[in-house]
Amino acid sequence: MLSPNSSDRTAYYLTLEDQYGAHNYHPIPVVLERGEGVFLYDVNGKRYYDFLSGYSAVNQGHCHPEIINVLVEQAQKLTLTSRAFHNNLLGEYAKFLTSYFGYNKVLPMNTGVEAGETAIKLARRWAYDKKGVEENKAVVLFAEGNFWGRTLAAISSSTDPSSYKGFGPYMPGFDIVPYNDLNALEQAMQDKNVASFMLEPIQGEAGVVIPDDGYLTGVRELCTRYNVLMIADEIQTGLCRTGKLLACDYENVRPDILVLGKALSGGTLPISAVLCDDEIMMNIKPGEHGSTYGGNPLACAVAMKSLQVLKDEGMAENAMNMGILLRSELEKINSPYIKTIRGKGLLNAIVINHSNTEAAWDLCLALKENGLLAKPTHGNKIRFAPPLIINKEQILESVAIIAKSLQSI
Ligand code: IF1
Repeated sequence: MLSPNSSDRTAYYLTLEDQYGAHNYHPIPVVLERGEGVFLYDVNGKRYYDFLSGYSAVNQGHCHPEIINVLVEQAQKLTLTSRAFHNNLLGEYAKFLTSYFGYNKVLPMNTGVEAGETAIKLARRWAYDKKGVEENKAVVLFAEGNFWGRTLAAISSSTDPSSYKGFGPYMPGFDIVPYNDLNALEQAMQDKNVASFMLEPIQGEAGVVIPDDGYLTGVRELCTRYNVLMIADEIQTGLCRTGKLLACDYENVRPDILVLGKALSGGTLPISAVLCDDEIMMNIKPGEHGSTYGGNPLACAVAMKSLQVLKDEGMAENAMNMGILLRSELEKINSPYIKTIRGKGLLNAIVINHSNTEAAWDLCLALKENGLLAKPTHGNKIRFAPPLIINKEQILESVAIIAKSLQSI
């Protein structure tokens, strides 16, 4: 009889999820109970290095003490007022966030995809009110291989059938251009109805695809020249993950609209934000956009602390240095099964080269057995993205686990 106290607690929890939960994921078969810093612990107390970091939501490390303290303290005071009323934290947060990133205004939301939707609504509204595009004719551009969430608008811009197939019909006014191709982008911008181009500075889901140096600069120049809003989706690449505060900082590019999420809460709550200047933000009038939890006082308190610890603990610099160490140590393994190692900061991926199409999955199972958690993306790529607080000894121990696991596939 399976029970939480049975000899096989893992099987008990897997069975519950299988029977009562939707099957919309295929997780690695491990049941976690506790997280601390770079480590996760399963229901039997086994320790793992977390090399996914909640898809880059746990940049600050699991259960960061200062973030948790603020969470607990605020949770005992005031968690939600709704935007029907004011509270003493939203204004402080808006001032903190806009000065942290250098924009006039912020529109607070919850999930990343809500922030993406908000950015596109802002761009369309700007196109009608400021650029003079005819109502309902605005076009927004996206890059091939993009991923910005699971809503009907997000999947309408997807080029991945596993994201969009079987969920049509799709959002009109969305066009796709090849990623990392400035000529194609300029060609698409000849259409005067183009309102914006939304892109990830590095494509996460596509398997950490890094564009050529100069691409972001080129996008910025083309958007300026053709009066098109550049929207940077830094939900996964932002907040020190790639070794800079924002991935756009590598080329000193300032997007017109900046979209943040994930680690904005240090992996505690869904918190997202859209930042831009008044010329774009002030076209949405009272009552024209919002959300029940957007900008709630609990989120405001947690987000300010989550951003503060990024700076206080030098996480961008550590991500930069530990990323260089990780990639060089992975190269040294010299495995015939690793075709490519790529990444910036601590957003990395290896591409597996093996006749067995399940090799990446099998490797992740071996990694789990050896105490490290990672998951394949798009078949043969494995993302290696530990929390940004990881240190040199932990990188070296993790690479030893990876090397040992590679021998078993
Ligand atoms: C899943 C991927 C990562 C994102 C970027 C917006 C969002 C995401 C660049 C939306 C979310 C998550 C979603 C999660 C898995 C994970 C993911 F594999 F799906 F693509 F990270 F790469 N922009 N990414 O990466 O944010 O609404 O989820 O808060 O849906 O499977 P969200």
